[in-house]
Amino acid sequence: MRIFSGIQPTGRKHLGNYIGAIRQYVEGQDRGDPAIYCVVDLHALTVPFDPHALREHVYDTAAMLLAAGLDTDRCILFRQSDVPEHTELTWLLSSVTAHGDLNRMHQFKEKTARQRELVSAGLFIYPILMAADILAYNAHEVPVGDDQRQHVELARDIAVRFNERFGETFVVPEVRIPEVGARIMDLQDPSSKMSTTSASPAGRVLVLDDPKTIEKKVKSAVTDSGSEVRRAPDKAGISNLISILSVVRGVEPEQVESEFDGQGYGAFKTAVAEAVVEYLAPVRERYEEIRPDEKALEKTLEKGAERAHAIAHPIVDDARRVMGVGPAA
Ligand code: AQP
Repeated sequence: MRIFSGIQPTGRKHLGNYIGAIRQYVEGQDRGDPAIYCVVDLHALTVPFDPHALREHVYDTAAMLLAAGLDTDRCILFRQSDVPEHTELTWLLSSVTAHGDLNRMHQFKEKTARQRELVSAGLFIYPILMAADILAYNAHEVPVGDDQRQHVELARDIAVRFNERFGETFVVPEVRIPEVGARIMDLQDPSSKMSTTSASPAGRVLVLDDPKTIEKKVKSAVTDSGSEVRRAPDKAGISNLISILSVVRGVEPEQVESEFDGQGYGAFKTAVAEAVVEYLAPVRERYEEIRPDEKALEKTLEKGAERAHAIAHPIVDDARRVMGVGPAA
């Protein structure tokens, strides 16, 4: 079972990224043959960015993944731009991707609506680059949060269309979305997902926030005016906190509901805050140890890129060959 997933080097990661994706990466290391994880710096060029910060954020993100428990003896960790097959395959796949499909992507619509500066062509073709990331490794499984479901579905459609047109070349990948925690919501606006770029910093818990900040953010999370700790469509804030506590404690949401039955929101929020602080503390501590050594991080990414390249090169070569690109073999 080959596993692939990518994560953007956009600033500091939040609890949604951690619960929806990073936690799954760590779990996938021992199932993956291999598990391949990529810091997707080329994806980060699709929205306004600062070149110096971009390079720094690649190190931040790699250090965070290592701090979370990725072990490069058990997985491959690399920087997307170090493996040129990703961009080449993007172009090849663009010939079997419908413009109309890209137009339907929720993320493109949402980001376009928010963007005050240039809406780049890169933002439009972002899902083809993501399909190339996955298909270049013939990955069977793609662990992501719920917001990426549509992009993985498009990657599947692209693989099917390519195989029908040019012959069996790519594995059609399956999405893997966690049962609980696939969509952690913003603490200040629980109708929207927790996000790196949302307006209110109070709505997202960062993995590197100190305990006091985490406590403050969780305790001031927006909830309804009731007092019952249970999941319901009209209790988005409380439902979100139940999911968070259930994941960080490793128990079912029902157990959380019965434990806090009749206790009110105050006691519940205090317990969530304490549990999140405890959950993230070891990651923050390891991150502080790993992040300063940029030479070691660079070496780790370089070695990962060599291993990734060895897998992607023959697969992308096959795609070129069946498409009639370049000389005959
Ligand atoms: N709120 C979330 N709940 C669960 N999973 C989430 N993911 C993102 N938000 C949530 C998952 O995290 C992984 C990495 O996402 P990314 O590479 O897109 O990172 P990002 O751009 O920094 O994260 P955001 O918050 O999604 O950015 P915005 O909203 O500003 O564009 C993915 O697997 C994603 O599903």
